[in-house]
Amino acid sequence: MMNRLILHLDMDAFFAAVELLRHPELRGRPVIVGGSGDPMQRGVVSTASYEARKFGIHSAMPLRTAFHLCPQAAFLPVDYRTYEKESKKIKALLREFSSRIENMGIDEAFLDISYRRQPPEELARAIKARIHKETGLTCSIGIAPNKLLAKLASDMDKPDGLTLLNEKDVPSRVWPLPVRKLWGVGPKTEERLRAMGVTTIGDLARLPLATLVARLGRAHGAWLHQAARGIDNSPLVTFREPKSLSRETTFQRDIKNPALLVEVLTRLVGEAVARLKKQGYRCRTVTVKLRYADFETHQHAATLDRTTADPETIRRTARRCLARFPLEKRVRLIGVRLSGLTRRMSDLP
Ligand code: TTP
Ligand code: MG
Repeated sequence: MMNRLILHLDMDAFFAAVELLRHPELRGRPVIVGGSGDPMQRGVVSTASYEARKFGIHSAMPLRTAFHLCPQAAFLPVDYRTYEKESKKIKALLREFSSRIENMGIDEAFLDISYRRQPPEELARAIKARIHKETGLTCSIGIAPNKLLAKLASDMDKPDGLTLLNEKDVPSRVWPLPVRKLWGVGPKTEERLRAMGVTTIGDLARLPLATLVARLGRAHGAWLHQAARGIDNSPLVTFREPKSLSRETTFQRDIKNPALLVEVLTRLVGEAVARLKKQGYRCRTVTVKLRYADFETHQHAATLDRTTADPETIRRTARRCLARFPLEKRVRLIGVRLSGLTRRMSDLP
């Protein structure tokens, strides 16, 4: 495998940082985002500003506990919509720097920057500057030959960090870390490893493969054995947004019957809309294509005022397109294409 260069980016105290954009008066104070924002009610901390973390407050802690540790903190309710909007803005900015991008959670992403000529550190600074200029937010970046090490690296110098990590740095910089930091080590595995005398990643690296496989199963054991050495060949899981979605069919025999064309078109539209909805999209443009017996192909399109996933609207629009074809020749193929696709967070399947 060729040498890769993977960049991992993770926003700093994300929900709290976004809240500070609209509550600048709270800057410098401990800020805790969680539940309804009332620490007397049930709920947990989603995140805390770095000022609040000094009091021992962290994600998933009950709000009441956080209140006891730091009663003077500002408690704010969770407002996902706003964070998602900010998240989308950031992801769009990242796409300017690499089209090979894997979206992780709401505030993190991997970028494959192997093919960029620019020195990685310079590129990382450019990304940080661009995000800060457009959103006012800071992030931490890790750069390494694989996802595993890049993710570890982005966490090493938070907030506003930039860390380059190489395979040769693994013994000195990765082995001292608690094993929990390793991808694939959740609370359960951590507990099992602790029972085996493992607390750091270095401890893990000293265990023979056979021992890990015997205790944790073949796949997980093998992963941990490699991960402890900083080895990870997993590719980025990129997802390219489709530009359009289409269905078409060729008739067994060329036809000229308009009622049959409408019937088949209706079925194709039904299938296309089902896929559209399944993937959480809406469309704006409907195109109908006919190929005649002599292979001449024509299409007619209609663009709606706004995007929709409503089957009836799309069906009606498709029929309107079909009505625009002069049907004096036999038809061998009919198809429909939905384009101008958009996806809202609230439409996600
Ligand atoms: P993280 O990136 O884990 O945390 P963070 O961005 O707040 O802080 P850091 O600087 O350490 O990266 O998670 C991103 C957001 O996800 C976080 O702002 C709030 C939300 N979140 C929860 O709602 N519950 C949780 O338990 C965690 C860990 C995060
Ligand atoms: Mg974060």
